[in-house]
Amino acid sequence: MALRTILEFPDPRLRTRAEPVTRFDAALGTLIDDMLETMYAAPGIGLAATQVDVHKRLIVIDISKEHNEPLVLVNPEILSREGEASTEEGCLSVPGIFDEVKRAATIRVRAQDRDGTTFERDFDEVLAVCIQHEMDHLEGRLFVDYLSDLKRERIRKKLDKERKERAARTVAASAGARRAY
Ligand code: GNR
Ligand code: NI
Repeated sequence: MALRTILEFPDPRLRTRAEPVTRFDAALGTLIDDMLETMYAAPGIGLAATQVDVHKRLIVIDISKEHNEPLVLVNPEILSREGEASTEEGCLSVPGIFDEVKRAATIRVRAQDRDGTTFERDFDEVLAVCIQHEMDHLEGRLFVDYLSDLKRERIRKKLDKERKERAARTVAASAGARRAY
């Protein structure tokens, strides 16, 4: 298994619409295992293939503390939605940013598992929110798209600044390492 790099906002690759999965082969199994490992390491409760720059309709989720309830949804579709709930969301592709998003409170989903077997299941609470958040990634949408333009622009600037500071520290640290030689 291997960790994959998670793309971060405003990377344009996060705007790609994912294509259906058609082959349930060993490569798909490897991708699923890598995505689960990447999600657990982050740590996060969900991950869409889009976030690791694979533009296939595949999401993984695990909201358990013990990391022992992995849910794999291939080619997920929402069959029906009920109610409305506002939840504070975060995203591994928008690190350190949290804000309220309104979504359907309960959803009925049809998806395939890692072997290609189709199933239908109802979800509510955190799982319903998480599935809607992940399915947005497959359409190239991010939770910050539901916020105001002003908020989204501020988030972009904050993340840009943090990335620049991190890069400057990395340069300084490697210069230090060379001096120490
Ligand atoms: O780890 C995650 N937590 C989270 C919290 C509230 C609503 C949605 C999420 S999903 C997120 C991981 C992620 O970015 N998945 O795409
Ligand atoms: Ni996300």
